[in-house]
Amino acid sequence: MKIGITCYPSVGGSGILATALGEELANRGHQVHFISYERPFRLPANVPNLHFHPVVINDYQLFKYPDYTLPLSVKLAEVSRDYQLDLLHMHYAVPHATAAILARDMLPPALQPRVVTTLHGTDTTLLGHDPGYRPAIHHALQNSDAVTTVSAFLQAETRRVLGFDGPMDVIHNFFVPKAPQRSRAEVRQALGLQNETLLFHSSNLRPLKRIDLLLETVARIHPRESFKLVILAGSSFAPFIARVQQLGLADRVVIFENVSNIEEYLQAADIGLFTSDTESFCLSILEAMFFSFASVARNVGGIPEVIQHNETGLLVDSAQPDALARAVESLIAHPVRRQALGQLARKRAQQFFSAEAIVPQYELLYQRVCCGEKMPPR
Ligand code: GMT
Repeated sequence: MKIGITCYPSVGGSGILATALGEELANRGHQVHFISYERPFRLPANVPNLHFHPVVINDYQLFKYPDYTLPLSVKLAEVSRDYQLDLLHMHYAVPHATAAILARDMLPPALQPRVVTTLHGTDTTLLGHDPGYRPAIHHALQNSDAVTTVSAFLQAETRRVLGFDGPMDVIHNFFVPKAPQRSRAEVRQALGLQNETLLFHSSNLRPLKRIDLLLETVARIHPRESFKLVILAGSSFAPFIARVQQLGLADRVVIFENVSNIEEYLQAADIGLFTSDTESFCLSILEAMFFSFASVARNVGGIPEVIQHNETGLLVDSAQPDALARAVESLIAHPVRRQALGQLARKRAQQFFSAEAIVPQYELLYQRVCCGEKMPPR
């Protein structure tokens, strides 16, 4: 098939997932066209069947705010027409799905691609509450040929928050680990580790990730010398440095910003720690599972669809730093149990959240929408 994909190209779970999906589809012989304002940061160059089309944004003086939606829709229409795309797969509703609907409407019927929209999280859980966005998101979903969500939690939230009652498929996220360049021992040595347990956190540091709670939690872990925390930050960590120092964590926390070789740190880590107030899925937990280590996370959103408490990780009901710290301490103190959880986590990841398990679900969906069948009501 000929597939157009639009996603946020910067560091972020939805862009990472969309990029991995495009790569997997190209490997399976589909022709894939990424259309965005920037090349997605994990998109490999020189791969057969994989193309990138930049959207040029003009900053006309007349406009107080530069517009992306219209140039994106024009580029989507152009690429659809020039390459005779079968479908456009939009990741994150705003403004991508809206732009795709407009692009489709600009084309004559014979050239109109199908539109598939995948909701990732805050397009429902945050923007869905905003009266300035809600009707546009609802309209985009209503006019998509198929809508998917990355968890059952997000599907239910989309019904509740947006009042969308059309068909929606749940297709969970997947991850394809790349081979690290350095060994676990080399990375641990470079991090200055002796016998400490290495805690791992990666996120874009947005307020809902609760970096304040992450730092409070690790500040309460005893004994202090038992761990180090590596944070892979998808944006500047500068706003949190003062807090790291106030909490006396300067020698316990190692920060890397905008890392592309995440696998090196994943293979060096022992326990994941995630403190978000909500997550529709939490791709970072899945990445940890593929590297055989268990995570401690809050029991929120779609996280229980990824981790099963006491089997493949630990879910904590409370948002209290002490409760989270006790859970982490229990894993630091019991390496055998920790490793057993990690092994089960990897098994679960491979079984349910691998490319082999997930990509065919998208391919089936594409076939369904391109054959013109209406989706059965669920
Ligand atoms: O919706 C967002 O907050 C952005 C998005 C992203 O681009 O990182 O994150 C969401 O999509 C990821 C990929 O599907 C999920 O793993 C994240 O859980 C989800 N974030 C939230 O729900 C807060």
